[in-house]
Amino acid sequence: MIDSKGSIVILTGAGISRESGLETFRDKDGIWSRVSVDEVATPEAFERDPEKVHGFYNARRRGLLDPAVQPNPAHLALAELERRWPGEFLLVTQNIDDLHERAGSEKLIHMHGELLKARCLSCGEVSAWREDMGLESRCPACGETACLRVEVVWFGEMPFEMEAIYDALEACDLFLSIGTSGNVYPAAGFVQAAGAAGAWTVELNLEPSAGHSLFDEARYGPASEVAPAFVKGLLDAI
Ligand code: BV8
Repeated sequence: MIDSKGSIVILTGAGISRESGLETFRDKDGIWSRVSVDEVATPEAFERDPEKVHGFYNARRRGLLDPAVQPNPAHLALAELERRWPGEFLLVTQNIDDLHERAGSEKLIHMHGELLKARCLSCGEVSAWREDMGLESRCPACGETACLRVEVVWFGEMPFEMEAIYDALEACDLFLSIGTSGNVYPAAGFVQAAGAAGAWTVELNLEPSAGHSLFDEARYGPASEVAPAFVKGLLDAI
């Protein structure tokens, strides 16, 4: 399937963090079953009601900072693969949590941004941010208030580092998608870009995603089981 000089690109979604205790979006009890995207995850929503949007992300930030929320075996397996894989490696996550970093991943792109960062709309500075955010929050760089937003990509905004991601997809030999429903673009189209460039494409998920038929191979089950098993197979074959 891939020799040890090959390059690997991995895409993860909310499903990889589910067993760490974080909610997904489109499962039946997911985030979008309680609140609508248009109310909290678009630039227009922030313009219309910034405190509502701040409240939505403050609740998720507090949830992420709960000591009970820790990287699970799937996050740890990807960090081990990065450390031990002889070829090129890139992990692209749609997730805004920091569980991949906490598991040890370094070659990592947060294409939808990071919950624990704030961007100042006055001076442009991006700062680490771990407490609640509101109109009274002060930018650590310029001291202004009523100017901070969470550093995440809302619907209608361009995801981060897309050029680097497509460069990696077009050069990869193995594309692995883990824990994503394949509903959100452009991430949901990565499997096609990788496949068109000749990569072997694999989906690891709890159940078939919207794009399951686009993959060469699929294994279904909880990420904390299927991801470590798949990584073991790759590392045993080096
Ligand atoms: C953009 C960040 C353009 C903040 C998020 C075609 C092309 C391009 C764009 C579009 C297009 N069609 C439509 C669009 C617009 C839109 C879009 O895709 N809409 C969809 C809904 C149709 N896309 C955009 O707006 C994107 N921007 O295209 O910009 C542009 C061009 C020029 C100039 C400017 C702009 C921006 C998209 C990013 C939006 N931000 N979130 C936040 O997190 O609040 S998206 C949101 O969905 C999250 O980031 C999330 O990561 C992402 C994807 O969701 P998943 O991770 O897949 O989670 P989900 O719940 O859906 O699925 C979980 C899966 O896990 C399930 O399959 C489940 O079975 C599985 N699972 C559950 N438990 C487990 C498990 N698997 C394993 N183990 C388990 N235990």
